[in-house]
This record gives sequence, structure tokens and C-alpha cells, in this order.
Amino acid sequence: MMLTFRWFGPADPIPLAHIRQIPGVAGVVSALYDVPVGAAWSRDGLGRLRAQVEGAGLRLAVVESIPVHEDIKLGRPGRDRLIDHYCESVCAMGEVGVPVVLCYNFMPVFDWMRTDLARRLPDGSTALAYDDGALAAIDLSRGTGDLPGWATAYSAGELGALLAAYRNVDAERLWENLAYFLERVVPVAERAGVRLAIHPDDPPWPIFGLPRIVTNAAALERLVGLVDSPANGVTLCTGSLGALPENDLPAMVRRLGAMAGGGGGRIHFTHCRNVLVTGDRTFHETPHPSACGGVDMLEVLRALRDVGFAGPMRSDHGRMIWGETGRPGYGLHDRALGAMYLYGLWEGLTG
Ligand code: DNO
Repeated sequence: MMLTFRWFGPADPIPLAHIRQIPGVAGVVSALYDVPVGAAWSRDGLGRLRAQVEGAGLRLAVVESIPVHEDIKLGRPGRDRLIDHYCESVCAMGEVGVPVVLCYNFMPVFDWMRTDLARRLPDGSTALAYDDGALAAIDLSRGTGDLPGWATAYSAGELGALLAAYRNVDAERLWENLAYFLERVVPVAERAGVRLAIHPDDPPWPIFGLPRIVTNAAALERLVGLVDSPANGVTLCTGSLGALPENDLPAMVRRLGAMAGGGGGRIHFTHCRNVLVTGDRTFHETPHPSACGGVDMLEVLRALRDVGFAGPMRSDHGRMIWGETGRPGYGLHDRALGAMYLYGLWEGLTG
């Protein structure tokens, strides 16, 4: 297992030098944030990113994400050209010469979604929270505003048109469009030495009437079966999948991990964070340890150890603690504490 840390490129207020000071962290998870969605990534751009990361004594381990253009998810006529661009980006990843994992998602319109970016926890820290009732009160007629996590911000008009286009795309159509995409991209990834790792939908249920399909064990198994190649794998995100209490995370790890695909089977990347479910489709994020939330992190890591997981792992969303401000979920302090916790668990499990 390689412990990694997400870095949002040169604009990230957290310097690589600070990331390097977290014991055990050897790899960086990053992306080219200035390339518009749908355009091909250049080898030069990725090469510069790699050089920057390596110059700080770290390795570029994961590209998270190359966003998938909405026209691909919608199955619109222009998708072939966009898929070609995607394949070019994947080739560029292969050509920069480091074995890399590509984390991407197939969530319509919105990436991860929260309804409260600063829920105050009893210890005085703040954390990200989601409440289905509060979601219903969000006024999309004003565009995407400053909700979290999105590769693209949409004006009111753009968002309205996009939501209207999705009225013809139900869950099965979205699966078809995902299969169409993977049938074309996976062979390219295989040749390029890149491992695709889809990120589960977060939260793992439909929002704003839009389908969300990568939500549970059956969906992850269907996904890897769409194109049966070791290059077609998943990001095991404990926080996303853990928001549904019926999701048995260690069991998922054991099933996907037992499939052919190298150490860890089809699990190519792990996002570890913890959530506490407090009601129906209502949860907030917590510190990483098992005792703090509903995810039994020790059992998840034990299962990963048992299936020989050898890929990158990162601590995911942290709380804001010790007065830190900045990008919700992506401060330094609590993610560093999470990384230390994961490092310690792994050391205990692997001796
Ligand atoms: C949230 C992240 C996601 C993830 C994308 C991958 O914090 O885990 O935004 O990067 O879904 O495409």
C-alpha cells in the first residue's frame, strides 16, 4: 500500500513540502486543474506536474480526476470526439512514465454533494454534512453557486438546460453510456499501463431527480463486468459507500479484491474517511477512526490487507480543526491526522 495525499496543484495553499512532512506519505494525488472539461491533457502538462511532485521528494501516484464531459454521460452525438480526447489524456498519462491510477466518476452534473460545509461537531470542529431534506431546499434556479467539489460551475441557464437534457436519461441509459465509454477507454488504458478507478457516487443515491448508479456492491460488480479487464477497476471510497448503512464495506473489499487484476484485484485506489449516519439519507463526516463514525476502518483495512491491496490509499475529507480555514474537507491538519491513523493501522496489520 502506498500512502498518498491529495494536492490541488500550485494553487493549493498546502505546499508539497508540508505534505512530505507527514510520516508515511510517499505519493501525491493530483490533476491538471487548468484544462477545460472535455479537452485532451498534454504530455507536457503532466510531465511538469510529475516533475514538480518529484522535485518535492514525492511520487505522482494518482490522477484524480480527468472529468468526464456531460455529453459522454448523456450519450450525445458529440461524445465520440470527447472520448477520443479522453483516450489522448490516458495515453499522455502512460507516456509520462509513471504507473498511475486514474480516479474518475460518472455522476450526472454534480460531483460529490453536501448540504452543509461547516456543521459544528461537539468538539468544536466543523465537518461536511448532508441532509436529503436540506437538499430539497436548494434553489438550482440560481446555478451551481459555490456548492462543493465540482469540476464545472454552471450559470442558471446552463444548469437548467443540462437538467432538462437528463430527463431522457434514466439509470439504465446511464449504464449504457458508461459501458460505451469504458468499451473505448479501457483498451487504451490497458495499453498505456493506466488503471481506471471509478469513484462511487457520493452520496450513493439519486439527487435532484438525476440518476446515480455506482452506489453499492452489485453496482461495483456490474461496473467491473462491463469491460472485463484488470484496467477497469474502482476507487473504494469508504465515506461515499458508507453513507448507506446496508453497504458491507469489508465484504465488498473481499469480493472485488479477489478478482484478477493484481494486488487488490479490481480495487486500484482507496479513499478512507468516516461518516456518521444520523437519519434516513442524512449523515455528517467525522474524524477517521472507527470509533468516531459508522465505518469500521480497521475491518476495511484488514480486508484490504487480506486481498493483498498494493495500490495508493489516501485519507479523504477532514474536519476543520485548530482554526484552519480553506477548502472544505481539504485542510491539512485533520487529513494529516487521518493519514497517520491509516499508517498506524496498516503497520499493525502488516507487521
Ligand atoms: C471528493 C472527491 C471526489 C472525487 C471525484 C473523482 O472529495 O473524492 O470529488 O475526486 O468524484 O472523480
